[in-house]
Amino acid sequence: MSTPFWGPDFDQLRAEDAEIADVVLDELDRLRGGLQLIASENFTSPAVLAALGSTLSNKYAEGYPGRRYYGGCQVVDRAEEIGITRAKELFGAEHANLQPHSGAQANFAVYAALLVPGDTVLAMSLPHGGHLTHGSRVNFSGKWFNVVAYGVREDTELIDYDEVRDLARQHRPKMIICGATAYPRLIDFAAFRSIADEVGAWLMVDAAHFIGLVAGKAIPSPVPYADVVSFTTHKVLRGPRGGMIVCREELAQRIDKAVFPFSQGGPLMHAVAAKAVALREAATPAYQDYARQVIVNAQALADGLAAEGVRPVAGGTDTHLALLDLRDLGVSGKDAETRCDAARITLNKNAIPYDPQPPAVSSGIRVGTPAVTTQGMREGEMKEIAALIARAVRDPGAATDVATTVSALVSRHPAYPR
Ligand code: DSN
Repeated sequence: MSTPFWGPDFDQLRAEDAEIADVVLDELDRLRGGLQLIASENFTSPAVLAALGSTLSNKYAEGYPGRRYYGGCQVVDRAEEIGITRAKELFGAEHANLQPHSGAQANFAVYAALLVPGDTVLAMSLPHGGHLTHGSRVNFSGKWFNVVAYGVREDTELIDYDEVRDLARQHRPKMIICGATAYPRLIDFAAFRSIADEVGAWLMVDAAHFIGLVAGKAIPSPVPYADVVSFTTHKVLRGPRGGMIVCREELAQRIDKAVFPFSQGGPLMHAVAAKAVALREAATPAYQDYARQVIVNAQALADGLAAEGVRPVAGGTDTHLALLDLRDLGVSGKDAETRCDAARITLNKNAIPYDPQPPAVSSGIRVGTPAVTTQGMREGEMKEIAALIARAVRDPGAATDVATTVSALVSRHPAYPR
């Protein structure tokens, strides 16, 4: 076996390309120097990064293991086979495809596998927490498909399953999508299955946000209920940036063909290998502890913010994220995001259900705990963070003070310890 001659080597990068080396190191400093509360981000392990930075990036491998359009794929085949086996075991799925380059690509492939343009789809509206690929007019899904949207009730801010059933009966969709980017509560997959069965629709679960919690057995799995589950691998799951699809065996060929050759060319074999590494990590008891703590932390953060007078949408969270309504503070989501950024707290503005503001302004922020939990923070730190967010949002003049406290906090729990 040959000795690896290359690994992620900042000195080598700096010697050859100082400009990009500076970008890489500055980004590492930014990650380490502040609080990362974007609900869809996390810190991958050094092992995942090593697979990503490997020579597997060089290999063209169009096709699937054992059925490639290029020679020399016998080694990378092993990475994909291992990854597929791990995904099937971890999620109890009959089939897995690790090739989607992203969550949007995974979703595109599901549409391509199950529908033809013009078909009707029932999905959660983006302003109520859905996703661009669930029917936004500026996305392929809204342009090429007839998408009917369901939302949350104004009084409870929870999915209205009666509305979903009524809309399904009225519009007879060919596919129903559940899954969201800003819905803090659990989704009732059994209810969606029963609605889909009643109208003869496929059930697609876009589990991108919460699949890591499923992997860690911290919340119920959609796999037994869905025809297809799509997701990203870089959120709570803590893998490389990318997508994945699991489905029932009878849909395996349709899904595989929709990914390649219909919508993608050569897979990113370094990313496929890194997904396999992340799946192995996610199958450990340590990861299960992590997934549980992510939720406990999100609940502590939401409670802490509520105690600071910031209202958690839907009354709190069962997952890794909380959505906060800032209207009582008289600050927009946009201004809150800017003020927090100045205090080294990274989070995003977010529309809240029935938001009177346009999306670029919005009345809310979304916070998530995947990254800070990876750093080893727990409920006590969440209380501190809630107070820091509230102070930064209320008082732009406090940014420097808050940033100093943030620096002290993250230095006790370093990301990528030296
Ligand atoms: N952009 C992701 C998020 O932040 O939720 C979803 O794709």
